[in-house]
Amino acid sequence: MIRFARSQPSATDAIECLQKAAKLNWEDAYRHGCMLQMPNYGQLVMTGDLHGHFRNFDRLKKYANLERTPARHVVLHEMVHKELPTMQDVDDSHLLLVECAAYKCEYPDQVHFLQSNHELAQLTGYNIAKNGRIVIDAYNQHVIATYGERDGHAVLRAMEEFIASFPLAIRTENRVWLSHSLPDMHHMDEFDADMFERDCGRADIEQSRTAFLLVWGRRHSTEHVQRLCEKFDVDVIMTGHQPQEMGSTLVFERLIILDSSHNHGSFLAFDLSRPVRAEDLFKRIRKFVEIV
Ligand SMILES: [Mn+2]
Repeated sequence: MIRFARSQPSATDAIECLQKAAKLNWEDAYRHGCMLQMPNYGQLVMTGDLHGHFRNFDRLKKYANLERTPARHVVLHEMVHKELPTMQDVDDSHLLLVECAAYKCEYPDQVHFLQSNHELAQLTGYNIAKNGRIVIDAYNQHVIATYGERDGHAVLRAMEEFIASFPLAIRTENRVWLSHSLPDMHHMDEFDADMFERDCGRADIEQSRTAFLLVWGRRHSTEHVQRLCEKFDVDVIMTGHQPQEMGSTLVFERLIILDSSHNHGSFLAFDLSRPVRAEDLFKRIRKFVEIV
């Protein structure tokens, strides 16, 4: 069992943990193609983007109590790239990524991930600028500052292996779709919904236009969300990606957006065994600050 305290793991431990978690993701009992299909029993805890928010992750683990609730699943995405208010701040979110990998190693059948645009950017080297900084540069620099030039690069390669293993989406038996975001309504001609069912390796994820559109999309409408529900054969969609000042929102009748990256950070636990409606699910959203 690999377990880390808040202190930083050695490069060897971090690499071992990331590689083991990657293998567990590829071998996930619920994997079909490049997505997960969840069973019709138990409970699932959906989160929004974490962006290096250690305290919310600690509260999530406390709430989820996976050791005592074996039929409960937790879904994590966009753990990397911390908001850096000043030029003096450093991005230590790589330590959170390793902690999340360790969480998977500890509870392989209960902890699951979704591909996100920030993590995909770490994998492909795609530039994202925030507050005048290239976020992958700030991230890579802190990994190298932490582990040194040689080991730092080895840790970064293991992180890429781990990120490549993330499924693109999760579908539950009770007709809920989970993904980091949704494709823009203007790019549907390039979006191949059949990809989810197909087996895909690291190169497929890196090169996929569908994966890119799925994790980057921001322009949606009621009709578009309705059509996506039909395409995915679901009633409700839950995503992160779009910042929510109050932690969550319900838009376009069926789309619940969660944000877990700040003091109003929120999560949503729901039952996998019975039919659900967006408005009922929305009432179940809770904030991490409530968990003490
Ligand atoms: Mn995002």
